[in-house]
Amino acid sequence: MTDDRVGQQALDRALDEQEDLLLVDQPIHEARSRRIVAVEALLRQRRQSGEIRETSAITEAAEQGPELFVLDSFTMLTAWSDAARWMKSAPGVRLNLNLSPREFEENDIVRRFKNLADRHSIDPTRISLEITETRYIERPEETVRVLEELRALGLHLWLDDFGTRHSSLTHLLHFNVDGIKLAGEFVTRITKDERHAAIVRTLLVLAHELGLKVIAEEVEQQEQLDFLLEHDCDYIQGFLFSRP
Ligand code: G
Ligand code: MN
Repeated sequence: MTDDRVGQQALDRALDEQEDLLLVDQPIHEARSRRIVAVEALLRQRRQSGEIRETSAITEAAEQGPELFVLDSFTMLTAWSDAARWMKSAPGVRLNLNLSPREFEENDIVRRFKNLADRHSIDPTRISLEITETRYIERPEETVRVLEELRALGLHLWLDDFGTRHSSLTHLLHFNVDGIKLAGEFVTRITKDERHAAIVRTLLVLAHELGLKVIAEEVEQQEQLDFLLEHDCDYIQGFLFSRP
């Protein structure tokens, strides 16, 4: 069976039995102080065996079709209501949510976020959206307009897995974002492969020259952290500091 087919079947099962989906939170730390500045809500699936699994196959299968909106709705409703509770005892900590750029093209996302913020009494400035360009942004003008409205609402915006898939340097000119996330794909080999190190160093310089912040993800080893600190990376996420 192809990977696509496996993903689609897992997606169908997950949507038939939504109780199998859950969210876990993974902290994002300030690199030097190790202070927790945010938590990212990550989708997981509980199998019948009780095992909790990653959902990348499911989200990739959903990315192309209408199921994406069902998964995103589940994540949004669950994450905002969870956050309404923990934010009270964690002043200053933000919630990071993953959002497909498709949401900007097809749904009234601004109104939905306004409603969620009102319903849960959450200050929108405590929410960050991580946008992964898993596909080509077909209507960049529309996306720019929606991103501006979300910023006006107070939300923070990040480009996730920057430099992979369809993310383009021109987006740093046109999309008014707070920062970029360095994909684990680059981070995991920074101390092993000079080409990966070169990309990470250069992206850090580029982001900082543009006044943007940088989060490095999948930081697992002290040597990786040392490298990132040496090159002034702002924030760190990964097993070295906290598991989801
Ligand atoms: O959406 P994003 O690309 O930020 O997703 C990150 C994924 O990587 C999550 O599914 C998370 O569970 C996983 N992850 C988080 N930290 C680490 C890490 O240190 N190492 C590895 N291998 N995976 C991680
Ligand atoms: Mn993310």
